[in-house]
Amino acid sequence: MAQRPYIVGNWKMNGTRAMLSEARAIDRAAQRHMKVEVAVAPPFTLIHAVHREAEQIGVGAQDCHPGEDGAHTGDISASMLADAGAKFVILGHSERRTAHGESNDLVKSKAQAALEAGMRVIMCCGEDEKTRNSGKAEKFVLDQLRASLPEMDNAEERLTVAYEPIWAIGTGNTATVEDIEAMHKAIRGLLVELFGEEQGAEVRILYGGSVKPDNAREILSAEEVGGALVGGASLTADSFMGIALAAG
Ligand code: G2H
Repeated sequence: MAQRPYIVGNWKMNGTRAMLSEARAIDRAAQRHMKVEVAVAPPFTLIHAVHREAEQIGVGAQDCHPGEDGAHTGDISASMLADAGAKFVILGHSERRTAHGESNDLVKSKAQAALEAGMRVIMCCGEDEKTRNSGKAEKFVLDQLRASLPEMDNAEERLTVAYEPIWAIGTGNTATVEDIEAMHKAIRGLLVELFGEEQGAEVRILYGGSVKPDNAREILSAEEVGGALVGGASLTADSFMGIALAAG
């Protein structure tokens, strides 16, 4: 059975307690649009507070440490996030792969830790502009995903993939619908190979990269697009729910 469209706000390093009013507004609106699954990933400092406010929306994190506990100054484990109310964690985002030098191996071990802590994983992938222009984007993305995804049961419930071409993130550029469909179909093929016909076909593949209320309908109606990972446009309830409304 096809899953509901999934619209996830990645607040990145934005938000103080003043943002809780936006979270409440998102939650109220989500209660009126149950055809769409809505979630937000606030910074660590707001996860528990948003979790307490949220009746309908899912709350997640933007990173986790691969270890369980111990001497890791400044880090947060998956089980701590689950304890704070996080139900999922975004991993492998290009901003972490680039700014924090996260390798596929590290991303994979973080994903393992998140799954063990009972959380779902949103696994990001995407190529840079040079790779896109060289014609090797598809191979790059599939190799990256293959190396970043751990083995798991019930992948359709525990895994979401987000395709985010780096050249489209926060730039206002979006990939064409044809490019998105081609990449999402290639990712679908890999998911079926890794998790089998039934589960691989049900894992949602989100698109991310400058998704806004005015381009959301076109992107979300593309084949194999199961939702969106939204950065800048998720920071106000109006624009974020404008995207969610376009989804269903
Ligand atoms: C891509 C996306 C959300 P934005 O990073 O992960 O951000 O919508 O601002 O391009």
